[in-house]
Amino acid sequence: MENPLCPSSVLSAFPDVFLKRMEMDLLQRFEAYVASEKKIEPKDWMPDAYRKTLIRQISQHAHSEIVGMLPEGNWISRAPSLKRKAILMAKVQDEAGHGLYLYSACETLGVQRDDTIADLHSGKAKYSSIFNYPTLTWADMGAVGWLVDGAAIMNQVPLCKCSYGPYARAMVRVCKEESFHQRQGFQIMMTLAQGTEDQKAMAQDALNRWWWPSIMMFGPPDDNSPNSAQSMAWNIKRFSNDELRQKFIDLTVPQAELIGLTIPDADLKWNEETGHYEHGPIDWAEFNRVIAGHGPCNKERLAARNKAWDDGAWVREAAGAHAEKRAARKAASNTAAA
Ligand code: BYC
Repeated sequence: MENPLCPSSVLSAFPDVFLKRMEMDLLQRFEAYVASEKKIEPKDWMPDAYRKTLIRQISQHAHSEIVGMLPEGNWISRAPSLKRKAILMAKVQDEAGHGLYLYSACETLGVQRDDTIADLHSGKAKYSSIFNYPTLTWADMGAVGWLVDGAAIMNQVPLCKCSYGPYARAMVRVCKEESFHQRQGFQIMMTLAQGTEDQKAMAQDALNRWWWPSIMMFGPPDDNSPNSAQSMAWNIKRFSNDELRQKFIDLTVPQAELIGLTIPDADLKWNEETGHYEHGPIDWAEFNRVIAGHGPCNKERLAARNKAWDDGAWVREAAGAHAEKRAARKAASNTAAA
């Protein structure tokens, strides 16, 4: 993508050696600026690779929010009470809002929202692995809120300090809402865990199925994470995948104990010396299968998104026609006033 502040028509007027030197200078100034914890804004100069990494991460993040509405939306009509239904509906709407802030933040980097969405629909773009698992019982709504939103907060709070201004600012509001989501999920789990034997078993079964996929959400281990080193050097990522995964485990295990549920990891143990929990091996083959499109629900999720897009064509058309009409009316009244 062409850098808007240095179009190629301008650059071609300079000799190569001079351009290389100029680019090196800009890069050094950019790196010093980022290292001093200042925010990069859309019109600032940035290396192409920084722009590409942000477009990749922010668009995938936006897709995750939108695809993430599907497994929970599935339970709105089956929530056990009017109160639970209203809460779940509000949460799913929040996720739509998160997707919209993130698509907007992504557009500030010079991409078109429709192109980004087309990449999701064609299967070219990734979205979080976690949303390729099915939500089988009401307890899954508790487990998703508690674990999935809990993992999301752990990952996203540091992103509020990310070096790209529009992404960092979008994350502030997202994190406030995620924190409500996490609590409502934990509260569902707590209620079930204090209920009948069947309800407690349902909560334990949901924890058993969501635990490992949730800790995979943080991404591959650090020694197999190709993007981490550069993203950390640019202050996009502030903690590594393994560091965040460990923080999540340390925080969540005592919460499970508090409500009398058991983390499904026979190797899990507290290490007094390190002050952290040690966990058993993660099935990275499963993670790789899921992100390659072969998880339990990948096909279903993409089909649902494509259908929603096609079914919504008339809404986009009507909104476009309405906007054109308003613009024409405004232009006519400006001409009349002049
Ligand atoms: N799933 O080098 P790495 C939510 C990919 S939504 C799928 O470590 P990076 C919610 C990765 O993209 C929360 N793919 O990458 C919504 C890369 O492939 P590409 C979503 C994954 O970017 C509704 C490759 O593996 N949160 O909370 O440095 C309801 C190598 O990885 C995953 C975000 O999106 C995965 N789990 O680090 C409820 C947070 N992990 O792109 C809740 C923003 C890795 O090179 N994103 N990959 O083809 C990030 O913080 C980072 O992108 C990641 C990965 C930590 C996820």
